[in-house]
Amino acid sequence: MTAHPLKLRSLTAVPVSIPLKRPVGTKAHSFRTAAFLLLTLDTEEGVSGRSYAFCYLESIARSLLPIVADLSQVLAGHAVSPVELSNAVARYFKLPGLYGPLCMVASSIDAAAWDALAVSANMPLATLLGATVTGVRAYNSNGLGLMEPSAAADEAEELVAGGFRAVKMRVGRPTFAEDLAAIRAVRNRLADDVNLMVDFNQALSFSAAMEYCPLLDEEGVYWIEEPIRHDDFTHASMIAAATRTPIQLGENLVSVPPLLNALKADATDYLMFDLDRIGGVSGWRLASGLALAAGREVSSHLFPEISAHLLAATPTMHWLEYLDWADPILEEPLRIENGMAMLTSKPGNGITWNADGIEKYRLD
Ligand code: SMN
Ligand code: MG
Repeated sequence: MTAHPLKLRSLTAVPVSIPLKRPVGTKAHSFRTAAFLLLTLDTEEGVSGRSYAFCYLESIARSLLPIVADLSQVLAGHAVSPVELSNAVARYFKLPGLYGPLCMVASSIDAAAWDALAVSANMPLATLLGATVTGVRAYNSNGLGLMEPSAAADEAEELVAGGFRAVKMRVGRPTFAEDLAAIRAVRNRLADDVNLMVDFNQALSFSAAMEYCPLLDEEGVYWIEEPIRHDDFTHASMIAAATRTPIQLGENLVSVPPLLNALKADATDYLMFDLDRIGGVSGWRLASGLALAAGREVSSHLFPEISAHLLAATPTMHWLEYLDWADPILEEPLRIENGMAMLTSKPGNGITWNADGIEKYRLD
């Protein structure tokens, strides 16, 4: 037996755009569809690995096709050993820089490589990563964009109907008074034991955040996410020190070194990792060690299917962000039972493509 029995044969990708059942308006952008790049890694041995990138814009999903085709040629014949494969991709992108859409592609390849490994080992990814957990606590993040207070309260009520014990709403309206009205309407509508997260998506200035975040201490909010520019760790630590409600940061951490800087600066109480920014499954594993060392609980950002496996293997596992956006292109969408994302015994990360769904929503 060789140490790395799988060899990469090709990478293929399909851009899709899937209408959201519940649009999500943020301060920066209003999402009516989810633009994904669906990535398949085929091996010489016939095993395939799958993952997807969330591309934010349809044009980004489309633009990545020639890049994947390029990498398919460059990486053909490479062992499907995620650490070496990720190093090879990082070397290839060294001069353009491993950020933004290139980071999405690199991380998706890593995630697909781990999927292929888990499939060939006949184990769920979580099992391969050493986890025994089968259910991961999830909050419902479908919808609750920047809506009017009564509409937000109605939607929040619908979101917990399936047994969820937590929901997240977006904030960052033109005035704080408008945000406060929406938060109060939602909080009043939810049972006391349902957690309410709020996400500013970097909408506030430092001075506004110093004023508004401490005021939210009185509003029954579970965490305050990204109040200011995501990379301003110095000011984030001042906001966290001035606010009793935990601050949540991390969806914009690109690879592990910025995480170390955020922790050194005491920028945040809680952490969340985004599979496509933190560096795929390999990057997440490294990051979760730092989070453990720093005593920070870890939640996920997007990609609930793969993140559920990763959180199961994360020592300081906290909350899974649940979104149903990819359901129409998956053969077996992630199952939620009583607010828990359920891992199954299916080998790999659980992703297999629904051909009809892809046909219906493909962009090219
Ligand atoms: C978010 C991410 C992606 C699209 C819309 C909103 C948000 C979150 O930052 O954390 O879910
Ligand atoms: Mg967010």
